[in-house]
Amino acid sequence: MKRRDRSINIFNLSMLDVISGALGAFLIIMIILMPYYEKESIDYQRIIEQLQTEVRRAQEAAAEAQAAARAAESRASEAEARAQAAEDQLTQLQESMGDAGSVIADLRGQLAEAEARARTAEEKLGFTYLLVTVKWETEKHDVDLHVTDPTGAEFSYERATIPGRPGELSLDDVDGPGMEVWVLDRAGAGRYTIELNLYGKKGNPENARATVRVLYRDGVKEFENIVLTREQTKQRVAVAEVGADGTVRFP
Ligand SMILES: [Ca+2]
Repeated sequence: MKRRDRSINIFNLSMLDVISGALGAFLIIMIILMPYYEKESIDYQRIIEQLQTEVRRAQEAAAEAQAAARAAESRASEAEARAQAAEDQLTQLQESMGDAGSVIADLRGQLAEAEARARTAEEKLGFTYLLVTVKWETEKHDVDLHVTDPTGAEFSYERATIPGRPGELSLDDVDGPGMEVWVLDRAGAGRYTIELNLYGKKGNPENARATVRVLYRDGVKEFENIVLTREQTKQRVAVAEVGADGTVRFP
């Protein structure tokens, strides 16, 4: 049996084994790792596609946002213009209201004055004064004027004034020719009775003759040639009836 070169065979076999083994191991490793390579490759692609999609969306969103911003800017400009116009109108309104306010204040002042004048006029119209005079020409006679107001208070030389009652016998005379005066600046409504009393003839036997005048807001009433015959006897001359509005009648 022929001997073979063992060193060469061994070497060749060993190299083949090694190469085959290494190749096998490499293949095995490649096969094992192949899914990962494929998976990683697919993930990258998907990520790229996703990123591209997101970039497109972001670009679209940016475009929309820019359009919205332009629209908003336009609206803001319009709103600013409207606000300016409204402010101008408000300023004009305030100016015109200032004028109106002064006009109103003037009118109120005029109204207050007119009301005050009306009240004064009304007060004057609502009241009358009464001035009653008696005048006699006969010598020596003492004639007395008596006026009884609506409450029954009787004014005369004995009671020229009466506490709590307006009116006054302001002039008293005891010798003829003579004159007596009773005055009331504001006559309340009611009946005022006017009487004369021949207090004394004082030696003059004639009848006393007198004239009574009643002066009031709206006129004068005169009662002439009143003859007084009896001493110490009151004689009714007239009744002055004063109304709530200051009118005077002599019923
Ligand atoms: Ca008298």
